[in-house]
Amino acid sequence: MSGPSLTEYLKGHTLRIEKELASSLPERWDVPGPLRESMAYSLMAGGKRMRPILTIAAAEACGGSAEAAIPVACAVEMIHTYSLIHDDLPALDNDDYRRGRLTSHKVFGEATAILAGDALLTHAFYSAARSAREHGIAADTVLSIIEELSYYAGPRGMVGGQVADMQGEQGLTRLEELDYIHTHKTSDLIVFSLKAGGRIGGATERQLDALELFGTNIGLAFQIQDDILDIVGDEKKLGKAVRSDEKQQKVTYPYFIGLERSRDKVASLTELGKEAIVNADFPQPDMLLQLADYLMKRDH
Ligand code: GRG
Repeated sequence: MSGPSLTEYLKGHTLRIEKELASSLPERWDVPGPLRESMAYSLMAGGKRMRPILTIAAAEACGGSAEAAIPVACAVEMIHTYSLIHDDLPALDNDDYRRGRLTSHKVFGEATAILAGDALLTHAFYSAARSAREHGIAADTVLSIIEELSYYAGPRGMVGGQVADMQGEQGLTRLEELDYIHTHKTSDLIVFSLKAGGRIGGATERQLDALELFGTNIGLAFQIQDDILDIVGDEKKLGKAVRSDEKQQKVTYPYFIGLERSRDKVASLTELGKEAIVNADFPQPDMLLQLADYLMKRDH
């Protein structure tokens, strides 16, 4: 019997994740109204749900169940959402729109948006630890997951990458500096998503290493693809010959090596990532491999 197609898989798991995210929010009577409302506003605003899907796919690749992986998958999405809320703030990117709607600070004001981000960050740890207990996940597995979540989302991970990005605004001159930023700002949370799923699914050390390598490579590919889409999207809107000054000056892979070589780089990183998975004897690697191709070919 063949499994679901990628489209069915994405649709099914997205619905399941959204349902779980909605029910993982604190009860209405438990927290002040504006806090719950602002947490829900951003958490339930759609998005690709790519990180939680990778967590589930990694657990399944090891022979584990989606059911056991879903709570940690949701915790990753909470961390991701907090980072987007804070990234949009006036002190950082000062964006008015995210996922097609007004940003949190535009709707709730800056102070509540900061606190909504803080609340999602801490609620992620609560949800992960609590549900792991409910699913009977071994204490040392939970400890490793919490340790890695702090590591990959914290100063040596995503937050460090964000600060390096801000420093880079003064002028990046080398591609290695850009790699550092992308690795931490983008890949680290993807690596966490995969390793956490792997741990829940019972991955061996070799499989965890493969998931790390896969995540680092597809994370970088994902970010380069994002930068390509940023330019191509603008070109579609503005006409081929015209490109906004801001996008032209943004120091990205296309800025350093051009669009065509950036596309090649996305393809070669994706292949490298897939190779790591193919060589690590996963019982069910197919969906992970298909997801890598899907992310590389995405147009939004
Ligand atoms: C403020 C602590 C802090 C960190 C900010 C994640 C981040 C770091 C900033 C967001 C801006 C950005 C371009 C980050 C790079 C990673 C990335 C491409 C995020 C967008 O992720 P998607 O495409 O978003 O998965 P959706 O909306 O689909 O969930």
